[in-house]
Amino acid sequence: MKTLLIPVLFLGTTLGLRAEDGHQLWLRARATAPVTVVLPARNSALLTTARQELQLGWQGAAGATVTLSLKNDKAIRYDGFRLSARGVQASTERGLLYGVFELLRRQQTGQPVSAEPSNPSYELRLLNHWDNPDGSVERGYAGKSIFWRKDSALVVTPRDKALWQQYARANASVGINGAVLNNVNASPVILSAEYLGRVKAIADALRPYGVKTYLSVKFSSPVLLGGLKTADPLAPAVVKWWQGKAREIYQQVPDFGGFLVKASSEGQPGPQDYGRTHADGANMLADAVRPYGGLVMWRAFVYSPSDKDRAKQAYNEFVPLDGEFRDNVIIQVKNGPVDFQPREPFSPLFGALKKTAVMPELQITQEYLGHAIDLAYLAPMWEECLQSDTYQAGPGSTVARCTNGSVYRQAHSAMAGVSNVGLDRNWTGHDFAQANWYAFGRLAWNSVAQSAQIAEEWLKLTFQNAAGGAPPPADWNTQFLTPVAQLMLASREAIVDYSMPLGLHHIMSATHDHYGPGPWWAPPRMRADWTPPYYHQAAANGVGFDRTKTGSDAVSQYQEPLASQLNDPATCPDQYLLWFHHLPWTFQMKSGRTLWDELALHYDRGVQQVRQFQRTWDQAQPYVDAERFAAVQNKLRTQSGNAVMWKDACLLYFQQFSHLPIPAAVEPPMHTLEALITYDTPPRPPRPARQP
Ligand code: GCW
Repeated sequence: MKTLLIPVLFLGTTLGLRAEDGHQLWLRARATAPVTVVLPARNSALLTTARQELQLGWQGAAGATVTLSLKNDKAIRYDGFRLSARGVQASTERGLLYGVFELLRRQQTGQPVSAEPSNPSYELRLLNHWDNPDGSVERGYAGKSIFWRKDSALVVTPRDKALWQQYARANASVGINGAVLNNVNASPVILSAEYLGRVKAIADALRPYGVKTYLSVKFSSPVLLGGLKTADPLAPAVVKWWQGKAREIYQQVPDFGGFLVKASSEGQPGPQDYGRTHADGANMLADAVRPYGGLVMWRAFVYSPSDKDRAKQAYNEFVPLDGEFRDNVIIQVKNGPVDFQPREPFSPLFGALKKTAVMPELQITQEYLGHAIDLAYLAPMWEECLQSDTYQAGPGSTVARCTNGSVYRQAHSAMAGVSNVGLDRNWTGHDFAQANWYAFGRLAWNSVAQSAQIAEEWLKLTFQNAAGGAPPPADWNTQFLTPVAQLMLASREAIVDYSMPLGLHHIMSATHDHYGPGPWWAPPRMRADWTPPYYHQAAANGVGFDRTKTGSDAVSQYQEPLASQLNDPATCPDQYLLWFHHLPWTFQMKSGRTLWDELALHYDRGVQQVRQFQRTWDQAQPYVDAERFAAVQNKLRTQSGNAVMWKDACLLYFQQFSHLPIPAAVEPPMHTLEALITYDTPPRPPRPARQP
């Protein structure tokens, strides 16, 4: 039985054929002991998966018997489970599968089995793929889409199916139970009959691993695909069109999860085009999927060109609608009020919507954190957001508790992560970016999990048995695990330091797709709120965006005592200082230094840190396979150079306004501002000479 099952998974395709290309993620093939699995007596693909996994990964006593039992238990909620010496107990089949993965993870990382129930913090733990039907991936840095491709788009090959299955398996191993298969900038064709055929094939591949399928939809689909004259959510013909579409989808995919919608945002159509509200739009779609148990995730990432503060817009549009949404609608809110910057305060919508389910949206793909070039372990950033206290229902109303049902009653709870997966052999472009996929799942399962523990777990699973299952050398923990975990934990703060410290944000270049510095970037006639000078406001009198009560007053969207704390530069944490304040270059910081000196020291510290990462990684060489060692080493080298560019660009650019010297303790710039600007804004190629 075992040998029959193996070829469909990782072993047959990778082991022995390719060395260490990272394709196996944290699910590495290992030598296993025989195990007998006792399943509930029912026919189920999920249970078959659970048995397969035990047989593929069992590291316990040879010949042991593991029993998977389905039982209702008040202490277990959603797809939670309980482990025991006998096996796994859960109230759903998914719960059994997650319990099996947990059991194996404990064996593989040397942790004891505990009998405490393990319950997910969020009911729904979803990846959002910004994948387009032509195979491209918006903000994707790991190759083309694993779901869609341009050529022979709709032919499903055995290779497609195997890959989708591997993808679903990786998700299941960390408790991710849903995937939105296409970009929120949605193409209407995704809802055409031919595309729905492929959606069905994908759903069939994901289902045995407990991963539900969802789609992003374009609000104007009734016009663009259905030929109607309007997409007005209150028009009967539109309502009917969506009802018909929902029926068609559920015929193909009976357990379809629902729709994700980006509406009235960045040029996408939406209910406001027809004088209707977000609630009108979301509720109409929610009613269409309700008969089948479907959900609508409606994004709050809305802003329109305006001279006012972009950071305030989502709150202003959504808070007045609190309580008007159906209970199968969840408002999906990015962690920060602007846009996935290296550091933002939490979005003030968390906790402020009290009668509406709200879900956090995190970005796993590194749009503003160095693409797949820079090493950025993002769990500390997500932990920072999830543990932020909103004070909306008294102290302790953290973002996590305001969204997972602990503070407010809500019919559904969910968390989404914008995926970093593509066709690259190692799935995520950077070998360490796999850790972010992993960490997202672990945090969605347990919103108080610690990033340090997740990093250690991931490192053990991913690197410990590098030599095909051989035990690691005795000093592996001290020489590899500890220093590399430290590197991971410091990596996000290093990026903040060398790119946007002290609350600076959105000062990247748009020329290079949001990679690299661009504090100057402001082409003529460009929307102001798409340009860095709008955000940093650098001038002779200082730097930073004034969001205080006397500025844009964004600060008042936060609950007290936070609003007052943020409003006063003396009490505003340094890390958010220039987010909320416009301050003179000579402003005295808590450290006693001037703002200018402090800024310069942060930029320099970021650069020095990346150099330290290079050293740490070089020393780890004896403990890593050659292929992954070299790949990471190369990327760190590029990152190191780019960190210097960030530091030089920002310090030299801001110096034009501060007119202050770069402190002696800071490494002097190695680039000129002119060279950096020229690199960022290449001159247009000369027009071809006219034929005489
Ligand atoms: O961060 C911005 C990205 C867009 C993205 C948008 C969004 C999918 O630059 O590429 O579009 O956010 O989240 O909708």
